Amino acid sequence: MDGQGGASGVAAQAGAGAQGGIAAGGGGAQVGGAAANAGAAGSADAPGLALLYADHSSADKEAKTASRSIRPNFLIENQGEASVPMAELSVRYYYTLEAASTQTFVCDFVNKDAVVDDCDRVKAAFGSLNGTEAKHYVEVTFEPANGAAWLLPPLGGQSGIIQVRFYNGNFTPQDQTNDYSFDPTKVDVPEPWQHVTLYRRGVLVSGLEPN
Ligand SMILES: [Ca+2]
Repeated sequence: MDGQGGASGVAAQAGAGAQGGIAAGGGGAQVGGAAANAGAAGSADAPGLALLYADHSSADKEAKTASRSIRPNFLIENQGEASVPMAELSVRYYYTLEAASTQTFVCDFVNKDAVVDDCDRVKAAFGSLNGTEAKHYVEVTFEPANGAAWLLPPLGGQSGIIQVRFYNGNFTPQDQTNDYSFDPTKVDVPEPWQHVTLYRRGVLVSGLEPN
């Protein structure tokens, strides 16, 4: 199938006992920088960047309270007047595990004609929070191959659909209804949603972090 990337997985322990920070099996260096600055929200140095989200649970016939995979679709749009390298951006999806578990991330699909055209270069790491609205998050980052720019064009340029999923190591069911970023009313086609966040060089530029 065109655009079908391989599994670019990281498996990480997202235990309930972890204190903040990121526990990850891969891509940790880049993501760590984003986490360190993520609290300094506000002065967006790239006004016009927007993160769109959809729930892709339609790929599985299973109850939202017993989901083996969490399946967000993302799309990033650049309404600014300058191109933006995807490598400077990161996306967070927030949720709460029902029990500590090893987790695995997979990029399932990107469009090979889009800016983000290689699932193997879509990376992620898992982290945990001490908040009341979410205890865990997955942070997605973009590492284009040498020679590939992955530049978001100005004035409405889009990344293309980024279809990912993550699951517990043993596929234990997850209740998505208590997950901060989950919105089953946004089906498959990405649209604006404040409960997912976008960062540029670690600074929040779109969305609202959970409390
Ligand atoms: Ca949950």
